[in-house]
Amino acid sequence: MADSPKKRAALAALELVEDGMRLGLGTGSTAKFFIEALGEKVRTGLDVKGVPTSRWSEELARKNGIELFEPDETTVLDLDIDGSDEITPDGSMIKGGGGAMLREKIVARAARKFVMIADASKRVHTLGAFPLPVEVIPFGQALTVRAIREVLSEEGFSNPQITLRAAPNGEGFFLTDAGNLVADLALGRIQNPETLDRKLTMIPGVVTTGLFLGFDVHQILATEDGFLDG
Ligand code: ABF
Repeated sequence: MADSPKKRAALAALELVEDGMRLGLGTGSTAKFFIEALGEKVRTGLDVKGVPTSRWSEELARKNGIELFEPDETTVLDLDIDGSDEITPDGSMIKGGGGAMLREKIVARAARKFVMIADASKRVHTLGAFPLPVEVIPFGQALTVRAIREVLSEEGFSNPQITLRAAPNGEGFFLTDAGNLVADLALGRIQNPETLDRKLTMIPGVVTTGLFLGFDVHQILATEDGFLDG
C-alpha cells in the first residue's frame, strides 16, 4: 500500500532534519505523520529537540519520545515543519483550521527555515476559499466581531458570514491553547491579504489572524504520485 500524499510530504521533510537541530513541531494531520516518523528516528539515535506549536503537538511529541524545550528555553529554531490549510505559489498561507495559528506563527517567525508539508490539494492561486480563522480574546468579543465586520465591509466583502467556532463536543465555544475564541470568516476570495491582515490585526480584541504572509516558506506538496513544483 503506497504512502498517502500527506505521509510522503512528511517523510520528504524528515530528510531535511539533521542531528542537533532545534525543530518547530507543527499541528495537524500532516504534521502528525512528521512527528511520528521523527520519533522513529529519535529512537534510533537522532539527537533533536523540539518546540511544539500546540498542546496537541506537545502530547504527540512526548508520546513519540521527542525531547522538548521549555518555553523560552531557546530563541532560535533551525527548522519548523508545519501544515497549512491553503498556500499560494508564492507561499502566502491560511492556517488555523486546527486553531493553533498563534503558536504556529510565533514558531514560524523564529525559525531559520520554514517548511510547509501538505497534500497538493492545499495549493490555491487566491486565498480565501478556506474560512479565515481570526483569534479573538473573550472579553468584548461581540464588539470585536462588530469591528471585524466593519473592516470586512471597508475591504469590499458584502455581508460575509462570521462564525464563532464551536467546541468539538458542541458545548460552547472552541478555545485556543491561549484560552481565546476563534472567529471563522467565510470570505471566498481575498484579493488584498496584506491589507486585510493589517486592518484585522489592528483591532484591539484581535490576537492574530490565520494569514501567514511574507514568510520564506519551502513548500513540500505531495500529489498521488510525486510532488508539485518538484
Ligand atoms: C496546521 O495544520 C493548521 O494551521 C492547519 O489548520 C492544519 C492543516 O492540517 P492538516 O495537515 O490536517 O491538513 O498548521
